[in-house]
Formats: sequence, C-alpha cells, structure tokens
Amino acid sequence: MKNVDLSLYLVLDPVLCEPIGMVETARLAVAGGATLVQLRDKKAATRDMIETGRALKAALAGSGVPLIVNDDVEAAIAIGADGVHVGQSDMPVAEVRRLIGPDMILGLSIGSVELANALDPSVIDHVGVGPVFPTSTKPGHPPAIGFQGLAAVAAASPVPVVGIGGLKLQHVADTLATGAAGLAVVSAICGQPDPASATAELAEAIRRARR
Ligand code: TZP
Ligand code: MG
Repeated sequence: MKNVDLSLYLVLDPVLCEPIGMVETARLAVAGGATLVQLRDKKAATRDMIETGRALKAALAGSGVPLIVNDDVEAAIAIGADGVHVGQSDMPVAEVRRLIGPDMILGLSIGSVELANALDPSVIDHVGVGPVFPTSTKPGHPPAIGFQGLAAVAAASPVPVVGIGGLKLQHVADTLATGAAGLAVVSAICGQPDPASATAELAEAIRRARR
C-alpha cells in the first residue's frame, strides 16, 4: 500500500480559484498544510491540463505533497503526476491501472456501499466518497449521503476513504468520526480570501479531532 496522507485533500477548480489561479492557490494551501492536491478541470483540453499540471508540479516540488490529476490519464503521465483520480463515468479503473503502472496513486469516486463492496484494492488506492452535503461546486451531483452514508461506505470499503462535498471547517470532527481518513475540499480553500490560513485552520481542526 502506498503511504499517502489523505487528511486534507485540496481539489482545485479553475473557476473557484480564479482570483489568484490554481497554481498559487495550491502553493498557499500546501504552505497551510494541505496533504494532497488534485488538478480537476473538467473542461480543459489535454494540452492545457499538461501545462497547468507542470506548473503545479513545480510549485509542489520539495513539499512532499503528491499531485493527482483528475480524469485525464494521458495528461497525468505527461505531467509526471503522482496519481490519477477517476469517476464512475470515466475510464474503467482496470484500464487506468494498466496505463499508469503499479506505482502511481489511483483514486476513484464512489457514493454507495454497493460500489465500496465492488472495489478491488489491488487496483484502487483510495476512494473519494460523497457528496456528503449538497454543493454548488459540482452541478448535477447525485443525492447527498450525509455523515451516515459516509460512515456506511467507510465501513464497507477495503481502501481508505475521503469525504467530499460541502465540507467546511465545522465538519472536520464529524467527518473523521465516520472512519474517513480525511476531507477533500474545493470551496473551503479555493477562492477564500486567505487560502493559506483557511487551510491551516482545517489542518489544525484535523489535528484536534485526532487528539
Ligand atoms: N465530487 C463530489 S462533491 C464535489 C466533487 C468534485 C465538489 C466538492 O466541492 P466543495 O466546494 O468542497 O463542496
Ligand atoms: Mg470524468
């Protein structure tokens, strides 16, 4: 198993990050204590993903924080990213694993106990589970599952789970109490007036919840 710290997973959104951009947002979030960063730009062409991803990789260099690329396996490989994250309607995970090899991190989005039971831990390293709450960050998302749903999926999953969807500072303790290894957030960091402090507050709440 890869040793990935899922505690505080920043998922970048190009629109929400607009004030200062995704690269600067990631840099500040890592300074504040983000443990994982995902480039998620559903509308970008592969060449643009590669350009942004390379800049992100340079910004994260030396931090020890892995860079994950959403959906675009070709871009992830070209960037030299640490991993890939796919959803249910993206490339099948066995195919992704074949393309990226055994060493890159592979995350999958799921929202149900049925999908958790079907996970192959030799293919998938961790899952993003949600949405925990309704969120305008992902229009048309499936119904929210709440902390109860997250706990049920965490109990069923053979790999570590990260909660996602509407998660804010006040949800840290309840999220970790479900058995989740961490929180994935977009708007709690992207577009915040001070992304470094917003991240540091989340990181501190995570430390407190674990004490
Ligand atoms: N997948 C499920 S909810 C979501 C994604 C990408 C968006 C989460 O964004 P936010 O702003 O943290 O609610
Ligand atoms: Mg997709």
